Amino acid sequence: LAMENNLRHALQQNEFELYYQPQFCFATQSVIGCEALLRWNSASGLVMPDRFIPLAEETGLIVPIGGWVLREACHQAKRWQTMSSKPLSVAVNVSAVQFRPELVDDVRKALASSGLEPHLLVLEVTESLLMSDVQGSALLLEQLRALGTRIALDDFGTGYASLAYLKRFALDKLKIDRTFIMGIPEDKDDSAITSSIIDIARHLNLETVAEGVETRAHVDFLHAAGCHQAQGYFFDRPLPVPEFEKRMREPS
Ligand code: G
Ligand code: G
Ligand code: MN
Ligand code: NA
Repeated sequence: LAMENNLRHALQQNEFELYYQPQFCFATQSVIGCEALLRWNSASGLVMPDRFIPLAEETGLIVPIGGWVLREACHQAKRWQTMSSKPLSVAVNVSAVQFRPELVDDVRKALASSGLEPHLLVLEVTESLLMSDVQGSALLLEQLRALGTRIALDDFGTGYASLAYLKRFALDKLKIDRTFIMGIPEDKDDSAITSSIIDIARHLNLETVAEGVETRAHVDFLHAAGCHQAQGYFFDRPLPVPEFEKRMREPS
């Protein structure tokens, strides 16, 4: 309960912060985007999202928190767009609780107030979120895409979506879950699953992003398999803004 009350006040007290994890593009050999990951600088220290997002979802607080995340990420990406000649996309995680018709308005407003080009905003949704209401989700994705934003399917391969839904939903990117990447290249099943996901995605005209890329062997395998982008500790951890900017000034 103490946690819930603290969480309730965290927005007003400005205790949330976004860290940004770079996403590396194999074709250009450079960072072309990032994922925004929420952190809570609470009175008792830094709190990671797995320790407060579930509570924020149960209490509905994820709706205003998620609105803040959207606005903050769009404004930050716009600042980067102004500072540099090469555009960086920003990916924002969307919780199932936030995924309702009002989200379209929140996204529209965040884009308008920041002035960010819509294609630079990527919304990350999960299979389970989409599958809980297939028709409603398909409609909502169409509306979000009509704003010009892009949609990524997060943690792909761990949920319950059948491949048929890849066609049905308006998607732009698949994020290959890190549990598959972990086993590359020794685990033949993980390697085969990863290659197959990349092949299917290519045939469906979807970009692929590998998550949890930690080793040179992961990088070499993914590059050879035709994966588009990689994200993980091999490149960078999620970074606070000043460190992210320092990283962008270094050569990839
Ligand atoms: O670094 P990491 O511990 O940041 O994130 C852990 C989990 O928390 C991830 O599964 C991620 O999807 C989720 N998460 C991180 N930031 C956000 C956010 O802004 N909104 C939502 N809904 N989930 C987030
Ligand atoms: O939204 P999603 O569940 O994809 O969130 C990504 C999560 O993975 C975050 O908690 C982030 O900190 C974490 N992460 C990012 N890169 C790596 C990595 O290379 N290895 C591991 N183990 N975790 C990572
Ligand atoms: Mn994500
Ligand atoms: Na993920």
